[in-house]
Amino acid sequence: MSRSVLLVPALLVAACTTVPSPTTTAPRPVVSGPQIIPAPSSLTMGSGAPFDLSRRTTIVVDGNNAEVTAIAQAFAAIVRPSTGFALAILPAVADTTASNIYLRLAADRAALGEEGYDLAITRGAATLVANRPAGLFRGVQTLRQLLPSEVESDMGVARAVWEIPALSITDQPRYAWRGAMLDVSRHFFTVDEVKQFIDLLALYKLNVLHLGLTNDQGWRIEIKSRPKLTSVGSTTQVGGGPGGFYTQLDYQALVRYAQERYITVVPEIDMPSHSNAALTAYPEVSCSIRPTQPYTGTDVGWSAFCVDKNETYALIDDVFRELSAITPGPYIHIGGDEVQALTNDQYIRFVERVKPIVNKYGKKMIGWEEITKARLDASTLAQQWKSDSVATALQYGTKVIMSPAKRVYLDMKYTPSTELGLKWAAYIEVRDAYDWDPATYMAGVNESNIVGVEGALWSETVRNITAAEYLVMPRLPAIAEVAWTPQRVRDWENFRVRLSTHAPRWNYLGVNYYRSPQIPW
Ligand code: TNX
Repeated sequence: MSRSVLLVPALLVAACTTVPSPTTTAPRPVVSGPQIIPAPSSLTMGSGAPFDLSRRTTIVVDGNNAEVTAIAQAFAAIVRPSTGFALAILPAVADTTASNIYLRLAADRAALGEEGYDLAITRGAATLVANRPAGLFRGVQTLRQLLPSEVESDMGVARAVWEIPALSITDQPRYAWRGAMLDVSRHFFTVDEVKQFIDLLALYKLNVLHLGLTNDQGWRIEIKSRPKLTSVGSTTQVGGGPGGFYTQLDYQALVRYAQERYITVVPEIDMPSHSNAALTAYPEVSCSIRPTQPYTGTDVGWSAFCVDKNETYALIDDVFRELSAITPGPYIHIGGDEVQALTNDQYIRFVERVKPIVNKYGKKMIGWEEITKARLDASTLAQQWKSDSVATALQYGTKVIMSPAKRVYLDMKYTPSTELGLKWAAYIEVRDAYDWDPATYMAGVNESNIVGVEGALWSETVRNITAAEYLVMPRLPAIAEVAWTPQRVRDWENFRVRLSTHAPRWNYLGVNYYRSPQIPW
């Protein structure tokens, strides 16, 4: 016998009791049942005995597939330090009387798509089935969130039982593109910091890391044929700090780390504006006769590549050739935003000359919404951020990434009194980031035009990963649910209570976060 729950708030917020909270007298709602973020598309509670993770548990990799084994290892690496259990990974079960975990790729489950999965939890087995490895990886994040928060601890935890209630889940994402952008130009982030950022994406089933690698303040990626881009262009940042850059090996290590979590890295080289660092390194791509200086301020739109010089396209060709060779993902982002130093005609000419260079190296082009002034095509993605101008590109079959600044700009302040961040677009509390529907946000752009949703962390005020976490958490899980969970399943009241139960996980993980008064922590 099982009880069907379509994550309807009234059912999930089942036991709404009042527990005194240490800091406020407001009632603290309690959710019983699974606290998964993003909420799965369908979940049915079972009535049998719970799964009991124990020292006798085996992780069974069906078919002995190497990629699935790697996913099992990643799961075991999370669970072993806290539980102290060995969690052997084997092709067949060792102890049939234990609660065992089964990971299986099933070619006949095509309906689950690239990232969907089925998870069935009973006393004897936690069985995860997917059509593709990425689906198993996403399902493992669900399994992880179903275990007690202490599972995130990297020291041994004295807990008598590690149970998961009987249930079954069938889950797949609403959107194929669920991203977060990190601007490593305004302030530089080390490889280890970016890995910490990727870890948060993985926990919440995001699948795109958009890296803003260049801007006026710094060029952050080694281009071997153009050494001055980094030797000259990387040496500062906003406020005048030392800056920095990734060698191609560093970048490839980041790409691999993301790949292991089924996350695609999308590199952005911002042009024709936001290009002062490149102009300083190679003055021949500037129209100015005066030498360009390194820039440590925060104004935008004033710099530009010289759009009618061949030298400009020779440099761009070198950059995209090398970047394409170290980027396995299908996309290169050309920026294209906030150009004040060029006429409309110059801008359009530039974009239409750069696009074939991107395509020549086997990549598809993405640009911020301004690129829709140019003639595009169905392979191109336009990233909406401030207006409804992307609607004009739908005629070419161009698809849209939704990043409305008022909802998902992670660099906006939460409130007038919170630390860090800008405020030009809006104050964005957790509810603002959560409570909107991408399909109805913009007139003329509907569900079929949208590939997905991406939050953006511009780093003018963000100096390190601790600051980044403060702005990202807990808005990133909110955006992850916007992008993953069907609209009919989403509900703010339910989300905010679920979100509150994730704070102990962040504490174990050492992740900083904003204690929003909207969340019943
Ligand atoms: C606008 S959004 C920008 C960035 C800034 C950001 C600050 C966009 C495409 N461009 O250059 O960093 O605002 O919020």
